[in-house]
Amino acid sequence: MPTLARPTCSALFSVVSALFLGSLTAIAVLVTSVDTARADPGVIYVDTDAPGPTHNGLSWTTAFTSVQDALGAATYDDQIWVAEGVYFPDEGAGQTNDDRVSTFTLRPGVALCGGFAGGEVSLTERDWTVNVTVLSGDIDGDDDTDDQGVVTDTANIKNNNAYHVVTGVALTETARLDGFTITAGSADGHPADKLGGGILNDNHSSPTLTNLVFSGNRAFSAGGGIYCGDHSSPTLSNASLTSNSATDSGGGMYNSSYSSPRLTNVTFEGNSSATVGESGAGMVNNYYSSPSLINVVFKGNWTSPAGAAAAMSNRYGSSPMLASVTFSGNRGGTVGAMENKLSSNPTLVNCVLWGNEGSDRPTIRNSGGSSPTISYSDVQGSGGSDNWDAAPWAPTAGTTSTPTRCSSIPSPGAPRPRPQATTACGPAPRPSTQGTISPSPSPPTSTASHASRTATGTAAKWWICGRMRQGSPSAASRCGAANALRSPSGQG
Ligand SMILES: [Ca+2]
Ligand SMILES: [Ca+2]
Ligand SMILES: [Ca+2]
Repeated sequence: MPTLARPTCSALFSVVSALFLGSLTAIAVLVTSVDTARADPGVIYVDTDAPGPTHNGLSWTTAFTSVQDALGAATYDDQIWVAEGVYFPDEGAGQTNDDRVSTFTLRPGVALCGGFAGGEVSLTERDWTVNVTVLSGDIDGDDDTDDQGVVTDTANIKNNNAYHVVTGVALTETARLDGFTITAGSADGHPADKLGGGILNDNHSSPTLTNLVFSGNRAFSAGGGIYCGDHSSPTLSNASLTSNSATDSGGGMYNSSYSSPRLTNVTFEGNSSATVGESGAGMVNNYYSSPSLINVVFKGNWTSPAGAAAAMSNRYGSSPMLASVTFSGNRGGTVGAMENKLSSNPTLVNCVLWGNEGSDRPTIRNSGGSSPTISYSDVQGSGGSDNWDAAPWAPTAGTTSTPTRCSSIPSPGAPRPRPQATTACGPAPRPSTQGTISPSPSPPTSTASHASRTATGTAAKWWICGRMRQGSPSAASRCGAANALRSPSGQG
């Protein structure tokens, strides 16, 4: 592994000497020092086709050609800048070619940043969406990929791939991954190696994950794209999880055992789960894992006919908080959008659940004492309130709301047009009669009302609210004694 010289007092002295004395000798020393020194903290450069011939990571010209070399050289507070191209974890000093356990291990205090053309002098110059920088698990180089080296369907993974493209263990937010496409991970090994094909976060690991695409990763057990286990709660923002799969559960993301990531601006699309049980082709939250989701879209996620919930499955006391989240076009074996089991009580605000499919419940299924709280939302099949075009989330004067991707939020005092669902959000919502209880064509025996619901198995009681006033602090406050308390059949 190349050894990087640290900037030294002599280098600094040489600068001063060169300026002050105009000494040719001092200038010569300075040039030598710049060639071998790196600022601390500093930038380490990686470019798969850097011209070299020296590859010491000190400049774009002399960049390392593997990400592993840069990770090996980095110390706390360093940034690694990676130029566009495809990088494999089995390449670099100390790696064994085609070794399936090879993985890009995130490090404390180190920012691994992709998306550079090569030549930039500041982080803000890069465009990660243009300069696609791929971390690929296709270590034996035989997968079918697109022209940028990205697997877009896990059926195109062939032979021996890395179990986990990226791994994080016992990390805080100081470990950062930013600006990459993560693809072709295949967690089909044993115990831990069947979890987290794209990234495995384990043992209290909560890195900062930003500007990322997870495409075409798979896991035999859980978490095709992302797995978070044992108190691992990363921050994930500006990301998409597309066409990842799990043979069991959590094709896109699986959070387990007190793992509660924070997601902002994330899309789950076309992820799948194959078998029975939890499914949760988009996301599974299991065993007291309660992530927060803001501006998140679940669309086109699917399970096999034997599977259960397509988009989200919450289990064992897992109660995520969802704000401005859309579920549309998801297709599950039995449940389309969301399943809540075993005392899982998610909170949904300003959400749209529309146009999903499931043989038992297309929208929401609750069991085992699970009771979602839903307000300012549009829930297909709820058959009830007219609050879908009421004020958005937290419409208190002087505050701002986070807009949903699927409906516009009017300015305070402005006329409030009924939002039209976009193509991405499925069919336009069905208007209901203002101020009255609208019976559903077929009573939604298990889906939640717009307003709130307390579910106790088949004997569920649910409140149907009339139009919610703009500025209502919560659905619960609107659903007072004046409103009807009805059973699912409307006979209550
Ligand atoms: Ca290049
Ligand atoms: Ca290889
Ligand atoms: Ca392969």
